[in-house]
Amino acid sequence: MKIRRFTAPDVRQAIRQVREAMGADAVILSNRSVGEGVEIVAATDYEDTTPKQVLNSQRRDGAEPLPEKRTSFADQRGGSQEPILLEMHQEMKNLRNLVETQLSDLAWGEIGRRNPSKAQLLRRLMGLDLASDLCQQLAAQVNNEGAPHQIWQQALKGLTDLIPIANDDILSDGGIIALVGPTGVGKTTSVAKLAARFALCHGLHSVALVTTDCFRIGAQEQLHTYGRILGIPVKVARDQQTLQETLEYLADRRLVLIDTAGMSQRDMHLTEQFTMLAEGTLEIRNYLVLSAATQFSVLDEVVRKFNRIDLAGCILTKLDEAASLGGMVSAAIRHHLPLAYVCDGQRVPEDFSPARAQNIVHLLSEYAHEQEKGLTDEVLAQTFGRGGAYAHV
Ligand SMILES: Nc1nc2c(ncn2[C@@H]2O[C@H](COP(=O)(O)OP(=O)(O)O)[C@@H](O)[C@H]2O)c(=O)[nH]1
Ligand SMILES: [Mg+2]
Repeated sequence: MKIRRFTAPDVRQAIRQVREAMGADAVILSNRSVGEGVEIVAATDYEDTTPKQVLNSQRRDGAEPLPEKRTSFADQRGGSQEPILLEMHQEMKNLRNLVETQLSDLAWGEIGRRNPSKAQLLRRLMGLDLASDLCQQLAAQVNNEGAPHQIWQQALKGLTDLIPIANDDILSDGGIIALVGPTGVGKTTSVAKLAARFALCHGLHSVALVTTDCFRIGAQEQLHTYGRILGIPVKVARDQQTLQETLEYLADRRLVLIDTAGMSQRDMHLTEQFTMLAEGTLEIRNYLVLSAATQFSVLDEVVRKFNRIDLAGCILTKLDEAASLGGMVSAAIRHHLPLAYVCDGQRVPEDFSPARAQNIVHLLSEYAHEQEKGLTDEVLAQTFGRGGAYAHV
């Protein structure tokens, strides 16, 4: 039997952690409140040698065994419940949804009646595809008295001020820089763009490339190809020790760029990579590479996972492919992740520039019109009608 302990701010998140780490057959052994959250102890390969089993083994032949009782995720989904109970459960859920929808509609209607400018502003902000809590925050900041275009400009100004921008500049400061992030977001391409630009300003001998990507076939070859084209050396570091030795060997280079393995944020190898980057004696600054063409909920999860290492900032790729930039702006603001550079194409080194909050907000508002058309009152009521909507009217 494997037993593990999980803590989270609430039961739902704790159960999600259990499910992710131990699978659907995990058995919850206990749960209790701790500090500011809950603690769940769960087990897999659970052999239920509870007193009931002992009792059963001691009963004489012919006696009915006592029923087994354990709570797995499969049971919690209703596998062992009576049909009538399941039906009642479903009926109650439907009723609850109905009441919630009606209350949301009422609350949203009330915002529209009491404060039409605010309702209009929330609609336009949602049209930017921003997270709903960020829309609420921006709407609460503006003075709703002015003309609609003034209110809108105030909100965009508020948004510009909230977007965190990195102060340090890799291209002038150099250093040891690692690009981390999920597979396929553009880490290797961004390494090549940075290397080419740095070499243009400071000379070919000022920069070197290192890859720690020993997991994917072809990953090293891609970086070697860029190295050959640019005339910049490429080294391979398979573990923490070789990384340390390689970095010491390259100590005379002003910029060393480390291209890391493109792990999925759920991958177990992520911890290995993090250890490799964090445990050496030389200072490595980590930049998270994110594709702007990713939806907010995924970005949110990626940033949470990669926040386990110290992140100096973020390089945002694929602006040219994104249908909206609201997701990534919301994720950067929520996680205080400073944006360093943006990439808007595959060309090395052209499609690369420093991140500017004003440019990002300008691009963001260009996409807005199409998004806003798809926003119905039902969607807005579901988003803003709940959870304290009256409080801000
Ligand atoms: N459209 C577009 N494609 C990009 C951009 N950056 C990288 N790519 C492409 O995305 C793909 C994956 O890039 P790669 O650097 O190998 O990603 P990695 O797995 O994170 O190293 C390649 O086809 C790149 O050419 C960008 O800003 N815009
Ligand atoms: Mg790569």
